[in-house]
Amino acid sequence: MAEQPSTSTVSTAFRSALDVIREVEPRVADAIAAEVADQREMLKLIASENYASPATLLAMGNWLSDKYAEGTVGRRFYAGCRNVDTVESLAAEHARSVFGAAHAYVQPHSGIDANLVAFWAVLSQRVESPALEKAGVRQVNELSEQDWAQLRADFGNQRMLGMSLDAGGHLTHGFRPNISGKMFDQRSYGTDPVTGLLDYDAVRAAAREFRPLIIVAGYSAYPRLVNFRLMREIADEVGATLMVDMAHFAGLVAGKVLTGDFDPVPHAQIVTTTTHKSLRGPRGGMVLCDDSLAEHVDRGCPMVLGGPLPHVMAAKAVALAEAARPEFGTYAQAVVDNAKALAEGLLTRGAKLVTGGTDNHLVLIDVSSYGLTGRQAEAALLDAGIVTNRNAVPQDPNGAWYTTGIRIGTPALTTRGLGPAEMDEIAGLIDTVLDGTSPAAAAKGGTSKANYVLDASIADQVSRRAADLLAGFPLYPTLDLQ
Ligand code: DSN
Repeated sequence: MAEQPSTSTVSTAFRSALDVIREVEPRVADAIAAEVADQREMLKLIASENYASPATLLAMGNWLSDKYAEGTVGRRFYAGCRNVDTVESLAAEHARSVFGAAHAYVQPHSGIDANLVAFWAVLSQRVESPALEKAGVRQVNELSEQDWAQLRADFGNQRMLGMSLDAGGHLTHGFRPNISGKMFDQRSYGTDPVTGLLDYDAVRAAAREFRPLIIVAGYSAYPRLVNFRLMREIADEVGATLMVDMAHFAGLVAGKVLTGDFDPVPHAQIVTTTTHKSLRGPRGGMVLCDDSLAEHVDRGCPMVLGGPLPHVMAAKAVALAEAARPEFGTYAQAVVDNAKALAEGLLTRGAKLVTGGTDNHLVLIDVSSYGLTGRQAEAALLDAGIVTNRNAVPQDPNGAWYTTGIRIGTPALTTRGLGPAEMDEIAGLIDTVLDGTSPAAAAKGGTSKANYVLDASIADQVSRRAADLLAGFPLYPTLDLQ
């Protein structure tokens, strides 16, 4: 973990905060303290989680939270926003500088919100603006009832091409349970059924046939890199806007591990991200874009967002300032080195990995070779103090609920300072648990997809070893809540 303030400063700050909360609702103070304890003692391998720094955490708990600030810097719908303007400007300035982006919008509250802002920015630019121009008016309120009805129909008739869910895409990339799937006519591109790798020729063929308005690239469970130069080439060929959701790998972009064809920012017209995954900031979202989309993106609030969260924008500014430091580059490289070591350790022990390994921060284990569903594997690993999440694998026979995969990632443990040797040992612990787990019998015969049997002695032995391992890499070494 990056250098932190002294023990007494950090401990005093958090202890005092807990004392103040405890006076009002002790159960909340206890839950916060218990969460720190859990996060200290368990092997956190959820690929989308991390540990924010004390400075980032503290930037969120203060009076900025009390301010309404709809609008953008210098153009607010409320008076008295000068300090919010300061933190929003700082966050945007750091974001532009860290990612080399022309424009940054730091208000989205989450990844879904960031994607919604991006979708509506593209619709505003490519559907609404031409309609206003054609009608000779400046804004939608001036449209005739007939033109407004036509525009609303046109909004609903746009197409999106995104990565399929079971290939590692995200629910917000046009899938029906999410608003994006209700807004857009969506089609998916998948991965090669043999190699599991993204097949750019197939993406190109799908784009040529479907002619989408937006092509979405980016993933939450694909363990390889995406060539964004090629994706832009495909988008340009069919007149689509390329949007990249880099939520999972934003930290690798910020840390300059993903560069050239693999850095989305120079290639996509619009890039969305969360700020709390590999980027190690507060829970939130962000949109980066080229100049042509800037004014459309800035309409995010009130278009699809509620009022900005100034305290979270302050924490984004702090986290992005941390990401600008040279040591963040070292961290980002270590995240990838650790993921490769984890993959290697699993392969050596006979595990089956989707695509046979990793080039980024995550590994997707196909647990069918252990005779388990993802749900059984996830629960058994948790019993042994290893926190992961189940995930579909390509063409998953068990569907999105039970799944056949376990997704693991290294951003959090790398923040604690664990390295390749520890990753190899963790691979051994995972293999021991999965090997020692079997499906329980189902009530109606056969085996259950949810229930499992794991010998308590294995769970106990592995969780003790996990705790010992983590004791050598204390979370927030400078934090003492006692
Ligand atoms: N929940 C995030 C993840 O785990 O990948 C994405 O929404």
